[in-house]
Amino acid sequence: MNREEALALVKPHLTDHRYTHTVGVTDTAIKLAKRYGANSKQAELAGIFHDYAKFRNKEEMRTLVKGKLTNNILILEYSSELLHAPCGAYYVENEIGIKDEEILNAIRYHTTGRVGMTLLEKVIFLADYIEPGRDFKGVDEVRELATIDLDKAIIQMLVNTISFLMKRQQQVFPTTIETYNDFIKKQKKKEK
Ligand code: DGI
Ligand code: FE
Ligand code: FE
Repeated sequence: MNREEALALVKPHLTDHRYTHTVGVTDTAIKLAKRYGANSKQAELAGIFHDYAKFRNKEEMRTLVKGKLTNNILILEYSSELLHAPCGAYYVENEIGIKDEEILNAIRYHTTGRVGMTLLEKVIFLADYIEPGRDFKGVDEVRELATIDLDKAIIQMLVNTISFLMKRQQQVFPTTIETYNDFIKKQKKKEK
């Protein structure tokens, strides 16, 4: 599947704003892949489809989690915004026919990350945060770090995201905290 075919498949599922975001994530992911040695074709497809389920019916996604995706059952106690990542990976496999497990995992973990992220997963996770359309407080610092050190950029992104959620007294999903701890642990090892 080439870029144009993939974009045409995702477009009907997105608003114009989310489609622009998707193209931004895709181009950013390709750049990060080239910079850090990930596969840019995989980064392109994962970027294009990462928010495929962003506007799916929430009840439909909750039913999917209770049925075929019970590994993700804890999500039901947290923000419904978390559903589109694991459910998206499922729909992309079953509706679009992408079987590449590395691409599917990059979609599956793009909102919370996970312990032991692959290079491709990191590229999508970070690209989603720093694409040119993003205007988060502190995003420029993360963009700068992204040109120098992928893991340091992700740590700063996680600090920003977790602080943001905490300042608003929102729940923080355990996997997000575990992802942060995993990056910090590995960073400390590198510095030894
Ligand atoms: O889908 P996007 O908007 O491009 O970005 P995303 O997939 O990172 O989703 C962001 C949403 O998910 C945003 O509303 C904040 C929420 N979110 C991310 N991590 C956590 C979280 N919400 C909770 N409650 N806990 C988290 O750890
Ligand atoms: Fe998303
Ligand atoms: Fe996104």
